[in-house]
Amino acid sequence: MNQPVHWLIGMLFTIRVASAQTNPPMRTAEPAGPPGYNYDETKVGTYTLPDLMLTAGGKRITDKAGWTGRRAELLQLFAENVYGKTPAQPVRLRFKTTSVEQSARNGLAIRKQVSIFFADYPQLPPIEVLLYIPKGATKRVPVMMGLNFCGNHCITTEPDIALSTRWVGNAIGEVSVNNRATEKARGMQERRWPVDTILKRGYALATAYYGDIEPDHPKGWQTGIRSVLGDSTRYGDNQASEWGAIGAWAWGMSRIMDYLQTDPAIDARRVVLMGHSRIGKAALWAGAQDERFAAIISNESGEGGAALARREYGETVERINTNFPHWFTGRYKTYNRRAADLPVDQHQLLALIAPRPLYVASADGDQWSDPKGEFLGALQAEPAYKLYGKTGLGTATFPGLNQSIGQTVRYHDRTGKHDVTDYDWAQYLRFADELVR
Ligand code: GTR
Repeated sequence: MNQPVHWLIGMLFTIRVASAQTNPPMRTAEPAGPPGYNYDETKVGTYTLPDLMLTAGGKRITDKAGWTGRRAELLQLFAENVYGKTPAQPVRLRFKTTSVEQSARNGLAIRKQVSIFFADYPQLPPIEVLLYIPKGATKRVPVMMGLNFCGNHCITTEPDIALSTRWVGNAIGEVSVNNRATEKARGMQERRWPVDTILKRGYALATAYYGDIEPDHPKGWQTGIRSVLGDSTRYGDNQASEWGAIGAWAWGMSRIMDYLQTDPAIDARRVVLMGHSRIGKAALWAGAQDERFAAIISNESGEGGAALARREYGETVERINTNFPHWFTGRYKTYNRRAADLPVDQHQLLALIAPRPLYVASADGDQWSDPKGEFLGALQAEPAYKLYGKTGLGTATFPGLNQSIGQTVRYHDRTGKHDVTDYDWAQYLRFADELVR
């Protein structure tokens, strides 16, 4: 099949949110194309990763006490150079349960919809949380939580979930028209959300549309949380460390956690935060900053997520900054074509999850996300786990396809394309059963 046809078919199955430019046609090995990405391993060359355990002042960290300071230093470096500084001021929230269905999904679930309003910013629309709780649970339940790409209506065919009214990217197939969802979008990403399987395993599922926090386009901040928090006059400023959209999505994940902590059915000490792709980048940043999340799952988060930036393989720093100018902080753009000068690399982000369980997953047909770079990121987080007497990945050998490896840090490279599949969920549920329950 030629590549344009392949691409078109891919488009029909995935919603594509708007970006300043389009992505390259394929997410797998192909000859050199437009600048700013690389599929040639020989071009990766040698690189030196910043030392996880060496502070800016040159002190070597050897114990947990020392790591506390180093951890704070790394968080600050990621804020200043990559994601931007998350505004620290507390925001007053108001939770409103808008519906409770006592017997959803053929009696498997109690289904709740909860709006998270921002009391001080009435002009902002709420984050609409869709929560499924296993029916008949006798005690508080652990949660799988993850933002979705296209509105709560697209993870399920249940007709009484209202269509999101927020901005969505225009996509092929009339699933959205004029940047608004249509009925055709209902259930379109159902396959990525095995709700019944999750419930039967004893987990609740909490999700919300990431566009409720900030619509994913360069001007999206104007109607999202960054319009009221942060210095919007400096969002386009390459000298500045103001937060970007990924920072905003991560912040929103913590606000959903704020809600979960108030729900009597939920065990908020066991919230597993999962994110795919750009939402995976945000999930890692949320998990690094907010230690209430019990475990983090990064599904093909790639550049700016689990993949080492210095490899400049697949998507590069330059490419992501060009395509998605609103995702990161301004200063990150100054590292275009000079990732080696970054004071951090992504293994250090993964280390900020320690000692909590972490799952990093790749797909072989998603070279854009650099499976090898994601594996190496996970591997190089090991010293942080060791400080807590834990084994992270515990092996430096890249696994065969469809093999889940590791201990407190796990990894797999499955067959297939950029996606979330049943295979992925089977690993995540086992990981959560073994390490979080
Ligand atoms: C891509 C982008 C990736 C990844 C992906 C997604 O086009 O280049 O970094 O975030 O979108 O979110 O699906």
